[in-house]
Amino acid sequence: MSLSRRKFLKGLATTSAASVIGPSLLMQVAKAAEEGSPYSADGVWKVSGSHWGAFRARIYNGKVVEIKPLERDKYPTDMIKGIKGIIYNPSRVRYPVVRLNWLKKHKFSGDTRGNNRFVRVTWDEALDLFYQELERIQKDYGPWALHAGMTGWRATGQFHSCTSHMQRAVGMHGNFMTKVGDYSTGAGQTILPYVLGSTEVYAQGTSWPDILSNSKTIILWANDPMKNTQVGWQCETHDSYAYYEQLKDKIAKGQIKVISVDPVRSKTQNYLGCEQLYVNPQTDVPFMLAIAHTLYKEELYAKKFLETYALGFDEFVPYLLGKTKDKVEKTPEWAEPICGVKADQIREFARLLAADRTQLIFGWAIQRQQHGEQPYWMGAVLAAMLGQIGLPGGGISYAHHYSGVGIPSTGAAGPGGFPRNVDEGKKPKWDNNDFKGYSKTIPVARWVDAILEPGKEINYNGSKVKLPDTKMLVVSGCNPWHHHQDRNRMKKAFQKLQTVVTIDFAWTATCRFSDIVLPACTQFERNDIDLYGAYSASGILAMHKLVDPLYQSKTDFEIFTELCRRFGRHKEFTRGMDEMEWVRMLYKDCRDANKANFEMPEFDQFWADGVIDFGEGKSFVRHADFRLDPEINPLGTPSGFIEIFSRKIDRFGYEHCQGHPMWFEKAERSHGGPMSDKYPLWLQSCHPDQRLHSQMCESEEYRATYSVQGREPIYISPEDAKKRGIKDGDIVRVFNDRGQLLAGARVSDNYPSGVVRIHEGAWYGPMNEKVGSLDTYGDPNTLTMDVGSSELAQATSANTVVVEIEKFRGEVPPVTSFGGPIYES
Ligand SMILES: Nc1nc2c(c(=O)[nH]1)N[C@H]1C(S)=C(S)[C@@H](COP(=O)(O)OP(=O)(O)OC[C@H]3O[C@@H](n4cnc5c(=O)[nH]c(N)nc54)[C@H](O)[C@@H]3O)O[C@H]1N2
Ligand SMILES: Nc1nc2c(c(=O)[nH]1)N[C@H]1C(S)=C(S)[C@@H](COP(=O)(O)OP(=O)(O)OC[C@H]3O[C@@H](n4cnc5c(=O)[nH]c(N)nc54)[C@H](O)[C@@H]3O)O[C@H]1N2
Ligand SMILES: [Mo]
Repeated sequence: MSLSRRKFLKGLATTSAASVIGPSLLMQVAKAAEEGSPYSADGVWKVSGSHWGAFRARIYNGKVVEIKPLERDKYPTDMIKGIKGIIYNPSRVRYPVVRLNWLKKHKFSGDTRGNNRFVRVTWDEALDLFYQELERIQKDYGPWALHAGMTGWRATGQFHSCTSHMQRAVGMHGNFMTKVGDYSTGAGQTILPYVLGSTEVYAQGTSWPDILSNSKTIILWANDPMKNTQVGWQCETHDSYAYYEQLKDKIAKGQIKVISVDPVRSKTQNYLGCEQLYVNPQTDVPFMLAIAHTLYKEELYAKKFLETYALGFDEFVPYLLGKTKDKVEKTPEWAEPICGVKADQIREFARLLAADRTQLIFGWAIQRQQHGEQPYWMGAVLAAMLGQIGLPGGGISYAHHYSGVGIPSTGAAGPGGFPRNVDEGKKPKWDNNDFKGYSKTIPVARWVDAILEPGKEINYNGSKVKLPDTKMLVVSGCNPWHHHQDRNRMKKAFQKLQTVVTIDFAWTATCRFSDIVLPACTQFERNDIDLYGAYSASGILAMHKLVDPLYQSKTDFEIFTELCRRFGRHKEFTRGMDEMEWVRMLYKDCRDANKANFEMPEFDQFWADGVIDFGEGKSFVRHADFRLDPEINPLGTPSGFIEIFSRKIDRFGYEHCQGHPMWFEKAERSHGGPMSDKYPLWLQSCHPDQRLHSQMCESEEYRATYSVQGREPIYISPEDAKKRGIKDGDIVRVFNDRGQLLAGARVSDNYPSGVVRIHEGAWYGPMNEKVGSLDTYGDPNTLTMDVGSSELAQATSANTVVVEIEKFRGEVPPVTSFGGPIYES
C-alpha cells in the first residue's frame, strides 16, 4: 500500500470514515491488525522463524517495520527486539569486495590483512576470483591446502542452510580438509561415549514433567537454562519456560530443592529463587572427588547399582583413597582450599545428593576449559554412585539448557535439508584425494595450529593427527574471528594464509580479515521451512520472505549456483530446482514421512497458515531402557556398561586424560591457582543473554540497550571494582600477556570476587591490524588461551584464562567493530 493511500485511509478514519467505507470493513481491518492476520491497514503481516523463536513481521512499503512473537510462543525472548536491526544496520555486507592489497599487489600481502581496506567489484569479478583461487589451490597444492570445513550457527531454515550450500559447491569443485567436533561440547562429546555410550550432550533428556513430579533435589551444575534456552538450533518454541515456572512454584512450596553449583549467581538462580553453592572457577573436579570420597566413606553409595550397571569402580577407589601414584587422599579437607567449599559443606552436600531422588543437570561451559573431559566423566561417576541413572527425576543430564531438551517430543518427522555433499556416484572436478600424509579431518579448534605449525603431529582421541598446511579458507555460516580463541595468535596465523573467502551478510571481523567477501542476504530475505522445536518436534514453520535482498546481496543458494556455473556443475548443484521448488519438496517429503501417523495439509494451506502444530509430545526417561535390562539395552560403551574406568582410554597412555577421572591443575586459574598473582581475575566468556554469539551484535538499537558507553559490558564484583577504583559505567582496560581490550564496567553483586564475565560474541574491533593492538569494543577472545583441552578431545579451553583490569584513563578511541569496510578504489 502506498504512503498516500495509507494517509488517505488514516485521514478517513479520523473524520467520517464510517460513512465512506462502512463500519464493518474498518472494524475488520482493525481486528485483523490486532490478531496479527495477514492484512491490515498498515501493511502485510508475514510469519517467519529464527533461532530466537517464531514471529510475525509487519511489512510496510517494502520494509520490515514491526516484529512480534507468534501467539503460540508464550515465553518469547527479549531478543525478538533485535531482529529488525539484523536486517537494517550499518554493518551489512552490501557489495562483493576484494581486499585492496590482495587485489592490487596480487597477492598474499598477509601483513596488511585486517586493515579493513577493500575495493568494490562486480559479482562476476568476485566469483571469477573465487573460482580462480579454488583452481590454483587444487592445481598448485592439493585438497589438504583448502579448509572449507568450518561450521557454526548459520541461520535457521532447512533449505537455505548456508554452510551446506558452500560445502556442496566447493566439494563439487574439489576435495578439502574438514573438522570433527564443535566448540560447544568438544570435550564432552568425546569423553562421554567412552563413559555413557553416547555424546549425551545432544541426546534428548528426561522430560520436564517427569523431573517435576519425581525429583526431590535438582542440581544445576554450571547451568543457566533461563539464559540459554532463549535460543534454539532450530526455531525455538520456548515451551521449557512453562516448566521453569512450575519449578519456581515447587521451590517456593518446599516441594523441590534446587541448588545451582556455580561461581556466579545466574539468571536462572535469580529467577527460581533457588540456592547457590559457590565453587571456585575450574575446580569442580576436586569438589566432586571429595563428594565421591564422602559417599564412599559414609557408605552412601549404591553398591548394587555399581555391580549391575558399571565397570571399574574398584580401579577408581584407590585414587580416591590416595593409594595411587599421587598419594593424595581426596578428602573434603583436601578439596576445601582448592574449590573454596568448606569440608563440612561438601559432606552435607554429598549426603543431600544421596538422601532422595536427585537429578544432576550439567551445562557445557564447565567442559570448555582445560581438561574439560574430567568434570563430565566425574559427573557420570557421581551419578553412578548415587545409583539413580534411568529413574524418572534421577540420574544425570548434560543438555537441559539446550534447544528445548526436556520438552516432551512428538517424535514426528521434520523437513530434511539441502544436501551438504556431492551427490552419490558423482565426483568433484578435481578428483584428487591425495592429502600427502596430512590428516583430512582435524579436531575443530586446532585449525589455527595447522596454519602456524603445518605438519605437526598431535594426539587426538586415540589417533595421530598431522596438521595440514592450510593455504586457503572458505568461511560461511560461522564467524571464526569471534568463535576462536586468542586473536593476536590468529593475526599471526592469518599473515601466512594466501586466500580467505567469506560469505556473510554482516561485516564481522572475519570479513575484515578476508580477501574476498561476498554479500549473502539474511534469512529474512528468502523463503524457507523449518522444524519448530529442535528436540520437541512441536511442529513445522513457514519462513516467509519478508523483503527482497538488500543492496547487492543474494541468497547463498544463488551465490553457489553461480560459482558452480563456472565449472559447469550448476544444474547438478540445484538439481534443477529453484527456491520454492525445494521448499515444496522438503514439505512434501515431511508430509509423506508423517503420513502413517497423521495427515498434514497441502503445501499451499501450510504456507498460508504459516505453522503446523504437531500436538503434545510423549514423556521420556533417559537411560530407562538400560536400567530395565542392561543386557538387552546395553550402552554404546565398549563394555555396554557405564565405564568408571575406561580400558580404552587408559591404553592411549595420555597424561591429561587417563583411565579414570582425575584432577589436573590448569595452566591459568584464579583464587590462588597458576598465574593468579599476576592476573588475579578469572574471565568467563559465557553465552550472551542478549545475543546469539556474535549474531545481533550489529543490531544497533538493541545493542544500545546493554552496551556501556558503546562498549561490551564486563561484569565485575563490587569488591574487585572498588579495589581498582572502578565505578559502574566506567570504561576499563582488560589485559593479560596475550592481549588487551576496552569494555564497559557493570558492577554487579551476582559476581564474587575474582570472577569477571564478558559474553562471547562481542565484535572484535582492533585499533589496527598490528599484533597486540587494543580491541576497542570488548571481544573476550582477545584474551583467551588457544590450547587443546587434552590429548583426548583437543577441544577449546576458552574458559581457562585469567586477566587484570584497570580503569581506562587515556583518550578513548572510537569503536572500530561496526560499519563495514573502508572502500578504496
Ligand atoms: N571465548 C569463548 N569463545 C567461544 C565460546 C565461549 O563460550 N567462549 N563458545 C563457542 C561456541 S559453544 C560456539 S557454538 C561458537 C559459535 O561460533 P559461530 O557459530 O561462528 O558464531 P555466530 O556468531 O553464530 O556466527 C554465525 C555467522 O554466520 C553468519 N550467518 C548467519 N546466517 C547466515 C546465512 O544464511 N548465510 C551466510 N552466508 N552467513 C550467515 C552470521 O552473520 C555470523 O557471522 O563460539 C565459540 N566460541
Ligand atoms: N542466549 C543465548 N543462549 C544460548 C547461546 C547464546 O549465544 N545465547 N548459545 C547456545 C550454544 S551454541 C551453546 S554451546 C550453549 C552454551 O551453554 P553453556 O556452555 O552451558 O553456557 P554458558 O552460558 O557459557 O555457561 C553456563 C554457566 O556455567 C557457569 N560456569 C562456567 N565455568 C564454570 C566452572 O568452572 N564451574 C562451575 N560450577 N560453573 C561454571 C557459568 O557461570 C554459567 O552460569 O548455549 C546455547 N544457548
Ligand atoms: Mo555452541
